[in-house]
Order: sequence, then structure tokens, then C-alpha cells
Amino acid sequence: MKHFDARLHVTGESRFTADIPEPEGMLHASVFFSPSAHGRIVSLNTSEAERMPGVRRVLTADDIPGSNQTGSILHDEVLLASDTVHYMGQPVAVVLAESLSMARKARDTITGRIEELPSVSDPREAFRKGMLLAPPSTFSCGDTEKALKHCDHVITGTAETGGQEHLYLETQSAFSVPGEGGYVTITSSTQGPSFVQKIAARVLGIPIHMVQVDVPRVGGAFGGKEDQATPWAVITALGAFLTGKPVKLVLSRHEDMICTGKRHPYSSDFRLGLDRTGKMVLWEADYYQNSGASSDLSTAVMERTLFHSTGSYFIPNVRATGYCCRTNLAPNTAFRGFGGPQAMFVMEAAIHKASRETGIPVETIQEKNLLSPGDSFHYGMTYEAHEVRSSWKECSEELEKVRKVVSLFNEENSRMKKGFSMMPVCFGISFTTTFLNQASALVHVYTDGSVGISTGAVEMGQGVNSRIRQTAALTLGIPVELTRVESTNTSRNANTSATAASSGADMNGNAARIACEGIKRRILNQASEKLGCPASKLDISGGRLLREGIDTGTSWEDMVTDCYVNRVSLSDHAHYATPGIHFDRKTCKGRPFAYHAAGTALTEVTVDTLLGTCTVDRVRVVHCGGNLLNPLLDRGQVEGALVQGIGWVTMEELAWDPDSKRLLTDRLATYKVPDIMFTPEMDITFSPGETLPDDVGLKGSKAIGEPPFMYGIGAWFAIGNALAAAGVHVDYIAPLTPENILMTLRGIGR
Ligand code: LUZ
Ligand code: MOS
Repeated sequence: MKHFDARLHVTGESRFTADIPEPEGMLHASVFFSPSAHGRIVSLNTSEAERMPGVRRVLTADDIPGSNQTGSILHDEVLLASDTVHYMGQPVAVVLAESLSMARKARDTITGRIEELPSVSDPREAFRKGMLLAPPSTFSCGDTEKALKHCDHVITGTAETGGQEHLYLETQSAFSVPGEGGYVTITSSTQGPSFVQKIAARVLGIPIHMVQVDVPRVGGAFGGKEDQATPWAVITALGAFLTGKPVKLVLSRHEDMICTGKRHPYSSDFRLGLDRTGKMVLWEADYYQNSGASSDLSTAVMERTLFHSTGSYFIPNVRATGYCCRTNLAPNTAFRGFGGPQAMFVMEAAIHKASRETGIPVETIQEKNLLSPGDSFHYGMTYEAHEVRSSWKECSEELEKVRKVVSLFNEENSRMKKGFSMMPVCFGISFTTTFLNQASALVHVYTDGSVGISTGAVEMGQGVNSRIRQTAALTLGIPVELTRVESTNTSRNANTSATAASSGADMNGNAARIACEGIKRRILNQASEKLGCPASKLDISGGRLLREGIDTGTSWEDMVTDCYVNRVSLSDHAHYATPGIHFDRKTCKGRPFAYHAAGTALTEVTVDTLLGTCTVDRVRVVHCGGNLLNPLLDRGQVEGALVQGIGWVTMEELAWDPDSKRLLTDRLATYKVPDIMFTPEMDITFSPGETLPDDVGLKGSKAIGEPPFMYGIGAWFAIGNALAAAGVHVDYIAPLTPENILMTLRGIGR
């Protein structure tokens, strides 16, 4: 079963937001970004831009008819800066002109007089200055102080992880078309159409029903369009609302890299207590998150960090505290894993340090403490599956062989050193904000038997539409070719959550399933009346009506026609709410996840100790994905996430000028991402693992979007293992780029 869009993509037929033919009179927007990381706007000079050829209008905060407020969780973010700028790249003014080049030329004439204020880019410095976005939050269980007395080893340390540019292939894009009486239709490359709709209505000062958002498809997002597609879409809506003309905004790659937030960098302190045998007794962690200039989704990202503080391990006494530190960088945001990878890196760092200090092998500490069925998490939920241990067991079948090969190689080679690591992953599936775990679907069966499906899910290349089509076809008992998934549209499905948290297919697929079940029930009732046979004896399979498994000679098309002429509805709208989840934010206890996705990776690397370069040779992955609905899509998600995760810890390095806070790695010339030559040999096995209830997961399959990202963390520790063979110990700082490997080898501090 292939990705249904593959043919469209390779032939170039797929239409992304920027490809849609432009309506007559379309204006192009270009944004003037703050040239300062923190300052008071004394004056803004747009008069030259207004006189430039082709310019229709220049928008500033003063032109906003409703509220200049785009914040989602906390209301602390403006659409256009008015008195103060808080990061370099913050939108201040917008030029609307007849062509993109005219708009950009005019934008380049805008100047601002800005009185500079002190700026901060380091989260610990922001913390010391009391610059927190929200009060710190702590998750705990047991009693870590008391437990300290029962520890034979106490390991303390710090760990740091860097940010990450999303680098979606399609940059932030939107256009808006004005309609009758102030109505606006927005086409946006967003993961969250209902969120764009809500914020556009807020900024324009009109009811939500005066705004429609349509998402045809998105060219990659990785979390970068969960919240941060919104301002660009709203800017076009504002332009269309005020000028009465369609308005389009497509960021250039350079603009996109400068002005959008990234994965949150973290700096963390840990304390791990072990007994003599290596059993974990206590865990304490303090996470200093570099949130950027406004909250965006930072508090939710931190919450997931606290959930995943203990990684794949059972620890009876835990205290984890998160600080969302406000800095003068672009607001950091959702990125595949959503705070989970940051937490898991700290946990693995602690285990490696514990191994170094106690002499107990890393893998022994890991294996001894893996989650078993019945273990409870510090947030009150019980781990119900065998998957953490079973995937470890299957993956570690090669461990001793690899260990031997590596140590033999290292004995014989001095310049080249090999290393390996085991990386278990256990990731909670569901939005940690419980109310977001709902979805809806609208399904129409047309009179020729073809089926049109609309859900709240956004197709961003991950293949959610393929899964939804398969689900509908399986439920109705018809060939998948009869189904089609329409664009994601707020008029067809309202109040939807962003396609995020790996739950897009689970939730929207189940909504589509429920809608299809309703339609099928009516079709079978109609057939039962006609045949004079109870509906319970009838079923549809392969597009044929079966009676106790035997073809009745009635086709799907006949059944549909029969319903239509007898005035039986062939449409259904359904709502799905993930069952059995709850979380109390006061006690920090509950059952926030529908289930956990788990697996284990074994990574092998070779480091050139003369040059500092490194190759990731091979990654063996055992992933528990349930009964795969679409094995090819699942493999694609695991491969993509794994390589993205390896990129995060080995080569993707963001750098800011320490004085101006300007992003230095603002182009692909200076920001390196993995390419096909870098990609390791990937040996991926899917293991079914636990069976989910029928109304959880999707047709027995498990969410796959984010969990495999964290296998990539193993590459960092495999490099650390190779460096240990070269006689050096590396500080727990990611990414380990060739420069950083070389400096470590030469004993030059970072
Ligand atoms: N987005 C969100 C997410 O709003 N809440 C979450 O828990 C989440 N988890 C992963 C990715 N995006
Ligand atoms: Mo997300 S990090 O938009 O699932």
C-alpha cells in the first residue's frame, strides 16, 4: 500500500499553498522584521515605502481592527510589534504591493529608530533575572530526600541540548480572499486550521463564523506549523480585510529561518541515585528551557518534558521541575517529540555518567531499570505493556556481537574508533492537554458509490490521508480507490485540534471510522428490508453485499442507489474523543496518555579522531507499532524521524551572535542537516507488541510520528562511547558536531 500522494508529488502535480493559481488583483505581502533583539520603538518610518511603485498599503499595529494578540495558551504575543520589540525577526510592519519584488523592495526602505534594551539569550541567565514565562512546575512521586539515604551511588551533573530548525520543505505560506460583508477565506499551510481561524477572528474583531480556513496540503511541518503558521495567515487575512483584495504571503527560506521559533534548547541539572546493583532509587532533574520571547507552546512542551523525565525507566522516587525561561530569541515552539527528546537526553546522560563513576556497564543499568508491566510512572499512570522490555530483548540480541566487533576494532586501530549505544524509547500518545484529544469527520457517499471524506487532519506528507482512506475503505467494505480525502476545512469540521502529538491518524481516522459505521448501518438496514433478512446476517466486503458470507449479487453501487431512491441518508458527521484519559494539573497525577509507543535502537558509529568527523554506520531498530495499517508509511516515518533525531544530536547547530543575538546559522550555507550520503544503514523491524482496544489507536495500529525521533539520541552516546575508547570523556552537550568532537579530543573547552 503506497502513499497515495506519491505519484502527485513525483510528477509535480501536487498543489501547495503557493502553487494555487492567483486570483485577479492579488497583492503580495512582505514583512518588515525587527532589526533589534530587544528595544523600544521610538519611531517607525514607512513613508518612503508607501510612495514606492506598486505599493497599495503599509500595515502596522495601529491598523488592527480587533485585538493585536495571537497567543494560544498565554496571551503574551502580538501580531505586529507596537511599542517594544522582543526578538530580532519579530514582525513590525507589512507592505502590500502588486508584485512580490515590489513589496520586498518597499519593505527594504522601512527604517525604525529603536532604543536598545538589554537582551538575554541564555536560559539560566534569564532564570537568574527572574524572567520566567509561567511559575515553575514540578512533577514528583515518593520522597527523594528520604530515598537519598538508601543510595549507594549518587551521581550529579548537567546536560545541554541545542535547538533545531524545522526545515520543512515548504516555507510558511498563506493567502486570503475577501468575501461578502467582511467574510474572509484563508488558505494556509498550517497544522492547526481551527487555531488560524480563531486568531484571525480575534485580530479582525469579527465572529469565528466570518472566517473560513482551508488547508489543501502542507509541505512538511514537524511541529513548526502547529502554532507558528498562524501569524502569517492572519497577516494575509488582515490585508484582505482592509484592502478588499486577495493577499498572499510566502516567506523566503532566509526569512523563515530568521523569524520563526525552533526546538527549545535546554540546560538541565540532574541527580541520580542507585543502589549497589545499579537499580535506580531516585531521580531529580531541573530543566531550564530556552523558551524564546513569548510563550507560544512552551509551557506544554515543558509539561511533556516532565512526563518523560524518567525516559523508559522505572524510578520510585522522582522530583522533576521545569522552568520556562524567557529570552530574546524567536519564540521556540513544537518540534517532533515536543520536549520528550530533551528529557530523554538528560536521563541517558545520567546513566552514562553513573556507569563512568560506578563501573557498572551502561547497558546493565539501562536493562535493570527498564519499565515492566505494572510499573507506575511518577505522574500516576501505570505502564501496561511489555514493549519496552521485549523490544530491548530483541534489539540486544546483536549487542554482544557488536560489543566484541567494536572492541576488537578499537584494539587494532588508533586513529579510527568505533562506538555503540542502546537507546530505549517510551513515548506517551495523546495531547497532554486532555481537551485537545478530540477530532471530527464528515463523510459523504455520492450516488455513484464514490466516497468523499473530510476530517480535521492535515496532510503534511506524513500520509494521514492514506491511513484515513484505508480506514474508511475497511469500515465500509469497499475498494480504497472509491475513497477520496478532501482538503481540511473549518466549515466542514469545526473546533479541531492541530494535527500533532502523533495523534492525527488515531483521532481523525477514528472519527472517519465512526461516520462510516453510521452510514454502513443504514445501508445494511435498507438492504435487510429489501432482502427480508436481518441486518446482522449481512455485511459488505470488496464492494459486494454478503449474506452470511455469501455474495448476494448486489454491488455497493446498487446498495447506494437503493438508499438514495428510498431517501436514506448517505452522509454522516462524527466526533471522536480519546477514551479513558484525564489529568489533574493541581496534583500532577492522572492517566494523560491513551497508551505508550515503545521500541529500542542499537547504534554503531565510527569516529576519525584526527579529523573529528564521524559516520553513523548502522542503526538497528525494533519498534512496536501494533498491527501496522500501512507498513510502508510506518517505515517512512521511522526512517525520517531517526535521521532527523541523529541530525539534532550530531550536526544541526544553531548559533547566535552573543551581543546582538542575531541568528548566525540563518541559511543552508551555515546550517547543516543530514543528507542521503550521511544516512546510516537502517535495519528496522516492526514488532506488534500489545493489542490496543478497538477504539484506541487506529484499526490496531499505533501512532508513529514522533516516537522514532528519539532513537536518534543513541548516535550521541555511541559517539561518546567511541571517544571513551580514544581515552577522552565528553561533556553532556548536544550536538556533537565534528568541531565539538575535535575540540573534545584536543582538550579544548567549549
Ligand atoms: N502539541 C500539543 C503536541 O499541543 N500538546 C502535546 O502534548 C503535544 N505532544 C506532542 C506534539 N505536539
Ligand atoms: Mo507536533 S511537535 O506539532 O506533534
